[in-house]
Order: sequence, then structure tokens, then C-alpha cells
Amino acid sequence: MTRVVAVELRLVGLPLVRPFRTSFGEEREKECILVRVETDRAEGWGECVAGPRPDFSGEFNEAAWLALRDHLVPALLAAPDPRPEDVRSLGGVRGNRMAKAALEMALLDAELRAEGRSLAAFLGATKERVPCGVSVGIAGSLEELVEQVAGYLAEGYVRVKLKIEPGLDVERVRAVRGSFPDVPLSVDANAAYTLADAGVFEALDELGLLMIEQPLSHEDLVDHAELQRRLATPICLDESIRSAADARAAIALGACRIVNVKQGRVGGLLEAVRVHDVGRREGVPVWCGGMLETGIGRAANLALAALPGFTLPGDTSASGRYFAEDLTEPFVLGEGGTMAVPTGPGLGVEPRPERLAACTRRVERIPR
Ligand code: SMG
Ligand code: MG
Repeated sequence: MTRVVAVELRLVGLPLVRPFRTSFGEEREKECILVRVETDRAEGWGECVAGPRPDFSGEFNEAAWLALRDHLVPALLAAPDPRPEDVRSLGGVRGNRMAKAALEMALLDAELRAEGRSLAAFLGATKERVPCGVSVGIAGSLEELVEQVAGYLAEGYVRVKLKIEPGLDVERVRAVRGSFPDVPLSVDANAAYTLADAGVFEALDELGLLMIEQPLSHEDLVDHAELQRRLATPICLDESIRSAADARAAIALGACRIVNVKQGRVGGLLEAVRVHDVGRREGVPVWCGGMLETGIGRAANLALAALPGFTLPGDTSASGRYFAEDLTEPFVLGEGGTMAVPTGPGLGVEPRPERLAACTRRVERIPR
């Protein structure tokens, strides 16, 4: 029996070491909500993957804050013995998956800490270290892009993903491929194209890419299936997959051959495991995506990436790829471009108090 005593919401901001540009805009800093759950047995932390604007998804920090403060947290505090698996349908709230995922993570962390059990063990991890890729934003020039990729490869990353947008695609990817002929390479369009741009993807199809991530609208599985029929390169879906049911539908339609799993996008770690299970059952490889998380969310991603169906390197880069100083002890890239999966109770990490204080913009504690 777990009694939740209070939930604390905290908005934090951390400068990024280099701006991260995608087809929908540029981030110069990481801003996100941290959730801290206090129970009668332990405390637990969660990180919300929403950002300041509703661009990657319809969720954004101010909206997620209200969803948590006014709906999800009150429902959690009113529940006599809330379980992490209840968060999905808490208070009858629909959608708001990123907000729910953060609350679920905090509750899971608290529960597992009280039991002395690691998140990785709880989720069913089978690996102690996971191979790591890096996602490279749209650079100011082709030369800059090649230089950035060279730098990441020198650090040891085992797969490189290039962000693309209309007009900054084939030529750039071809140049990177030309400079690094053997590197496992992929692209991510963040839904910036339509089927009318099929020619771009047919040209990319010649470059031996591992996958093409989310080329078309997040709402269009049928067009993705049409595009996939025309390409040898596997399509990977990200934004389109909000649940295990979405993954089943996309695979059944032939809209993708690979799935990017992000716990926040699908409403939590428990649903992320179900997406993984769908992939395994259907013979579709999955990998762990990233949302520029701080060490809190990164710990959760690494635990997830250690499950057996995660057979491709994730966007689980080291702290130093994002921040000069992370909120937690830094995650570092080790031997063979792999990173250690945390083994301590719960997430296995917590924010360093002085760093947390320096990054905090707003805190609200909601008592029972
Ligand atoms: O966490 O290293 C990371 C970023 C990985 O490219 C990444 N994420 O569409 O997959 C994606 C993007 C979404 C982030 S936009 C802020
Ligand atoms: Mg993506």
C-alpha cells in the first residue's frame, strides 16, 4: 500500500551546448517539468518530455503543468492506493500522454526505491550496457555538418541520425555518406514532407540508410504505407506512434518496418514496454528515441533501451552531448560507444541539489 503525501512540480531550464535545429524550429535550451512524488515510503522523480512549444506534439510545458496540477495530481492524491499502472486512466483524463508519463515515472521511481529494485530489472532489461547513437541537428552549412558528425564519431557514437527538412536533405546526406561510407546512418524529417516529395526519399534510398524516420505527417499512416512500398530503406515511425495500438495499426498497414519508442510520447514506461512487445511479436525492430532529456529522463531511457527487443542503437547520447552540466551525475559514453544502464534502486539517479536549485524557474507543491 502506497500513500502519496504530496506531489511537487518544477519547471527547469538548462542551456544546450549547441543549438538543436529540426524541421520545426531551433532549441537553444532545454526547458521541462520535473515531477517529484512523496509517498509514505520514499520519494520518486519523473521528467516530462514536453517542450516549451506545441511543435513535436500538441503537448507543451504550460499545458502539461495545468494537466498535472489541476487534473492528474488531484486524482492521484484522491486515490487510496495509487499504482503506476493507474496513471494512464487517472481521473478519466484523455491524451496528455507526456504529462501522464512524467507522473507514472515518478510513482514508479518511488515504489521501486522503497523496494530497493532497479527500474531496468522491473521493466525486464537483459543488458547491462546499451549501444548509443547521436541525433545531429540541421547545421548552418554542409561543412559544419560534416565536422559535427566527425566529432561525434570520434567520441565513439555507433550510429548517426541527421535531421532533414525540405531543401536541406539529399545533398547534405549524400555529403555525409561520402565522407563516412560505412557509418550506420539514418535521417529524421519530423513529418516535414508529403507524398509529393517521394523523389527526395527515392534519392535517399540510394544512400544505404538504416532507416528514414517520420518522413510524412504524424496523422497519415496510409501515405507512409504508400511511401514504404516505393522504398527499400525501412521507414521508422516516431510522432505517429502514441500507443501500442498505434504500433499495431502502423505495422499492419505496412506504414513502417521500425518503431522509435519514446516513453513520454506513448504515455509512460509501461506503455513503452507494450510497444516493445508489439514490435517483438511482429518481428519489427524497435529502438529508444530521445527528447533531449536531463539525467532523470535519460536514466529511464537507458533502462528501457536495455530490453531485448531494442535491437538498434538509441538516441541515448551522453550528458555532454546536451549539457555542460547535467542535473544528475553525468552519463558518459564508454567502451564501444555504449552506456551503462543504471543499477541503483528506481531510476538509480537523482538531481544534484545545487544544480537543481540553479536550474529551477518555478516550483509548486501540491499536498494531499
Ligand atoms: O535526445 O538526443 C536526443 C534528441 C533526439 O532527434 C531527437 N529527437 O524527432 O526524434 C526526434 C527528436 C525530437 C526532439 S525535438 C526537441
Ligand atoms: Mg524523431
